[in-house]
Amino acid sequence: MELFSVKMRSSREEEHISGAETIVDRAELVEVVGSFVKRALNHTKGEPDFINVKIEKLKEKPLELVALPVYDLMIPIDEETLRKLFGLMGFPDERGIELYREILRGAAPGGKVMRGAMLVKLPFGERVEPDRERGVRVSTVGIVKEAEERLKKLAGDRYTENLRDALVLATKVLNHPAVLGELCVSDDPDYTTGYITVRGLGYVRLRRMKEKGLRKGGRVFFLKEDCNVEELINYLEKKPVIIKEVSSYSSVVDVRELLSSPMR
Ligand code: WAQ
Ligand code: MG
Repeated sequence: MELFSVKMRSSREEEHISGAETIVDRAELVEVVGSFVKRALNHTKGEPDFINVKIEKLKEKPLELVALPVYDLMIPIDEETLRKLFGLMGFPDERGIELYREILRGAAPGGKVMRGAMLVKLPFGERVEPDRERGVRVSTVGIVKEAEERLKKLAGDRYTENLRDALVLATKVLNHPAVLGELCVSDDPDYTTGYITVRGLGYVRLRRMKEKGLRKGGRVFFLKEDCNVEELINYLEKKPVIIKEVSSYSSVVDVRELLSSPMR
């Protein structure tokens, strides 16, 4: 197999609109590029005047991972629920809520949206990413077709492309042993579903994380105290990872079901 990394980003008047990436076999290359261009042209944030597509042959065999189990928490999220989830992660809940609010305000200087993720480290959760405007960008990830089809089937009418992309990214992130979990709020104005991942549990979809119409969002990666940040960033940016399988999709109506999950 000849594998290629495909990356797309689009913008208008220098302002970022959307991005997407995957890893595909040579045979799928043309189809995927077409679908990325289509995606760029149909984004809710508006019509781009610039679309960049980059195709690169992989020099290294990708790490093959099974996607995190997905839990769909069917209740509108509130701070109390979030606090409990930070508790599960082993991260101070007070600081966790503060970071969630920072995402909603825009965590880059001047209240702008960061392009990548914040990194915060135990014991206090201070920010340690080298650049507060760019943050850290996870890259070189993909999912095989069969796994994508399986996810579509499992999630049914709750499947979205955002879910697929986020699950792929989050699986790569949490696979690193120094990561405790992640919090994500989309910056798409109409996409109010976010998620939290927790080591030993999985990927929890969180409904109504922000007001509809808000053009803010962001990500936080929560790190153990002994994390080597430079090594982590190198893994997140460069290591090719491909999702070969999805595990499960369960609906949850009460956060207590998660607190007593058999995975824990
Ligand atoms: N690496 C790190 N951070 C990123 C990346 C990346 N590759 N891409 C985006 N971010 C950061 C950046 O701050 C964005 O503002 C923020 O994350 C949100 O990105 O189960 O659509 O692409 O349905 O808007 C979650 C799906 C969708 C939940 C998340 O994120 C579900 C989404 P967006
Ligand atoms: Mg977005």
